Amino acid sequence: MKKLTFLLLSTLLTGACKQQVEPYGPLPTADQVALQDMEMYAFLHYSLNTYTDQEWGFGNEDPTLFNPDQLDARQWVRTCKDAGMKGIIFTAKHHCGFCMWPSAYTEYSVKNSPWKEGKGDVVRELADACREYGLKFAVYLSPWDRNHPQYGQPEYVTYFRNQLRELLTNYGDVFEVWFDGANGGDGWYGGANETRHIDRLTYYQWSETYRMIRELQPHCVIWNDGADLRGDLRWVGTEAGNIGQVNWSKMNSTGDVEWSHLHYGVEDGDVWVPGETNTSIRPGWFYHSTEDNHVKSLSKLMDTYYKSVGRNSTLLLNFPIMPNGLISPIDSARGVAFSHMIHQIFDHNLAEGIEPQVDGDTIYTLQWKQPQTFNRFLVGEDIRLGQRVKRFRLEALIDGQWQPLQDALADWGDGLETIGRKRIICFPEVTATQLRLTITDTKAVPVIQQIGVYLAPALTMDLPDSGEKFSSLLNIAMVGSNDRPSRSIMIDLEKDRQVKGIRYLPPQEQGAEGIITRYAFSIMVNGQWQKVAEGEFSNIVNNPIWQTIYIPATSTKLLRLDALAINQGERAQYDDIEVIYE
Ligand code: FUL
Repeated sequence: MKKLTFLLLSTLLTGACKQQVEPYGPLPTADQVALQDMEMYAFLHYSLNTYTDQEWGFGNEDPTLFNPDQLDARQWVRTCKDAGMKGIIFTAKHHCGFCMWPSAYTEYSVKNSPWKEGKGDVVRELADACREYGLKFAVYLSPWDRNHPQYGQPEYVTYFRNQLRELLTNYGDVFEVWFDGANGGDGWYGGANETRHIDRLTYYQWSETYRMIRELQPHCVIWNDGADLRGDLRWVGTEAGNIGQVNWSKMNSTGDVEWSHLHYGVEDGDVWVPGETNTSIRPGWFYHSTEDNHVKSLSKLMDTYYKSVGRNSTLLLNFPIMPNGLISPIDSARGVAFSHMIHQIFDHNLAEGIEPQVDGDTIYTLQWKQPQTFNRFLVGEDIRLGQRVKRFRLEALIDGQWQPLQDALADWGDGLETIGRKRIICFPEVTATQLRLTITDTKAVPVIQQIGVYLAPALTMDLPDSGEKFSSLLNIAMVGSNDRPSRSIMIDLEKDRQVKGIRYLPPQEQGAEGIITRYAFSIMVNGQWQKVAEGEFSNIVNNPIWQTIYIPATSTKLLRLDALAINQGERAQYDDIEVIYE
């Protein structure tokens, strides 16, 4: 049995000496490692859509609509920084083609808007503010352009590259370029008003564009989901805010890209392409005042964090800009609460100062003198040597018995597959004297770089207007159901509480399956399930907002929400669940 000194983040924990460990498989570049180390960065969506209340502009929207009276890029950057974001990716041009900087190559830009009498440059203001506050700066440049008359012809590709060159040469360092894959077809196209199809793999001739990017911004990483050439980062196949519980940072360099490759990576892929989980703090990417009540809850944001950063991915979180030119105070307060919660949980590592025992490179045991209470486990590989661990087991010594711990957020099984740069496992609170990580399947000798053990506090806060408390699903035990696993959601509060109701947020994705349309709500009283409510969530499919079921206050520890009817699919799905109690 070997004993190693445990120095979090600075010393490899592996039993094997670092010098002896051979790299395995494809490896990240230094710029990919730097990007992954950022963990969280922001998207800002802002364009003419902000003024037309749309998500996609057609390309003929009037540039004079762009007239914010309070535009303050420094407010955006401060907000993002306070929300824990390390950089910002800005929609310099969205699909409508309107340029947020005075491009020399088109009249369809801020220079023909009344804002600052056409002398303004939003990209410049943001790049400067990022520098001032120490955040990194990046651009989103939509390849699809519904304004440009030559879209679909080779001339447009030259135009696109000219614009990219402007962005990569005039605004300082750019950490990432984001090339949206949407190529919807119809558009204004200089008045042609028609549908144009391009071959998204060949039309843009990405190899030439990549060459230009590497030359102009050698440290910039490329995000691209529509190219024949792999970028440095991949889309994760959904905008809902989660990557697969299995997540390899690898892809095949050639051949078709299937959805599963995006969501789970490719175990034996030959090129390093980590996943970047992009999602918005609101349902839409652009600002709509009607969504002011639908800003994601703190528990939903924490769920997103665990299912992105905690699953070996980065998180790209969008904040829309309002028509007045500011980020909404609602979004900003939520972002700050999110960052505080991450710090509150992860600033106190119960494993700090504990020397783990390492057996045969694969078993890591932490032992405390006094029993410790915790509900989060963090582990990370040194990805500079490749991604190696395929499967692991987690156990806690509770009252002298080793008990398995499972990932409470797993979509299937115990959820203990793949580690990568950072993996966080959430489970109901346990009190234990030892914790054991056993790597059961690995591609090469594991190189574990960090281990952490934490206690996340219950997310308890006041419900607006009512003074009632609620506890989020993420901080109470969630256990799979017994008899009808796919149609019941069971919640274990761990101790009796005076429960007054439950709130259900259905999946938010367009066309989502698993929306509960008819429900039964039961609670356990004296060892018996008692149905306390049954009914319909009216219009939930068209308007998937929070649904609240109130019951007379009853003391209980176990609750169950049964789906009596689902819009589509077999399994009941949720985006968030909260329990209301006194
Ligand atoms: C999508 C776009 O179509 C949306 O408008 C948004 O920009 C999102 C980040 O990517 O594909």
